[in-house]
Amino acid sequence: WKFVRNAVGLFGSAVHEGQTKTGTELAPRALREGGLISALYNLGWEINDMGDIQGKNYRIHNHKSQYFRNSQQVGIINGEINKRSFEIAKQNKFMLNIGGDHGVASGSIHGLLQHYGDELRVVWVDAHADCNYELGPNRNYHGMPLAHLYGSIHEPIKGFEWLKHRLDPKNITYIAIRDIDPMEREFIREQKIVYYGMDEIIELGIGQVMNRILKQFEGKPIHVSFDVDSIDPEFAHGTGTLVDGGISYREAHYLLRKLASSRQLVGMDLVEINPQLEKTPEFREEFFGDFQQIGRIQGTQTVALGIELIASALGRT
Ligand code: Z70
Ligand code: MN
Ligand code: MN
Ligand code: MN
Repeated sequence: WKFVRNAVGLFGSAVHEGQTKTGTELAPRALREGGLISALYNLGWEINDMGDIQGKNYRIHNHKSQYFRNSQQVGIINGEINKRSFEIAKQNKFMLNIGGDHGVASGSIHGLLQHYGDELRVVWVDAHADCNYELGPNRNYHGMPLAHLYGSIHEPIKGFEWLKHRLDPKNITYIAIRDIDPMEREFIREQKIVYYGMDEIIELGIGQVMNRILKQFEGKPIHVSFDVDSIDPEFAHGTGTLVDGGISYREAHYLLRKLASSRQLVGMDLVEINPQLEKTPEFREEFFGDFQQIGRIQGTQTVALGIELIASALGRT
């Protein structure tokens, strides 16, 4: 694999359909308005901004799915994400997918699998394992994208006809998982998936965790799928499912900087930021504590954090 480390192809996945709360679809625009593009430009990246995929444009009316909420719509949206991700990877550029709920990651990772094949390695930073394969009309796809990529979902689901490649569970590692369903635990154990939950992070320290991951994935292209609920709610409360006891602000930045400095990082999803669940900049006078201005970055606490996380993944030191 070859990779041009000075060009990034980015797009927003303005999607909330993978779960029940609206607001995650607002994140791409909030990050742009907060100064994302100039932050990347200032880091020296050539930027190809492909704009946003609007989930709402793919609505299917009166559609009740037996598989999971909005299954056909989510499938078609992810098909578009897959195309863009593949397009970017094919040009040897860094693939940046700004979500959206975490359901958008089956499309982006599939696009990378199409280009990098079995070489691709994934670092999944999340409070959740997102590999629950239970189907049902009230299931939320954001808890299932990895089940889909692992091949645990066998049903052919309308809208997902494009999904062909599989992610071998031995090519992923989890960081910060701490809210895991029994079936997911069983799968992780059976497949011997490498994971660093909070206990392992405490015992080893984030430095040793990253050393191990970079040794495990040595010489391979790495994609990081970053769910902001991996981070402790103290630093990132603008997200749909707050899980206490997460990684800190500095651990999050450290791990992304470490991946960046490996020169193997070829892609990133940044997902589950929900600006609606935080105070907006307009209310900054009343709620000053929720608003930060860091250099030229503006937005709610979690939006500003999101811009900084992307900057760390793209080599900010
Ligand atoms: C649970 C499920 C979940 C968030 C994923 C949780 C899903 N494992 N929640 N991401 N924020 O329903 O599958
Ligand atoms: Mn997730
Ligand atoms: Mn999560
Ligand atoms: Mn959620």
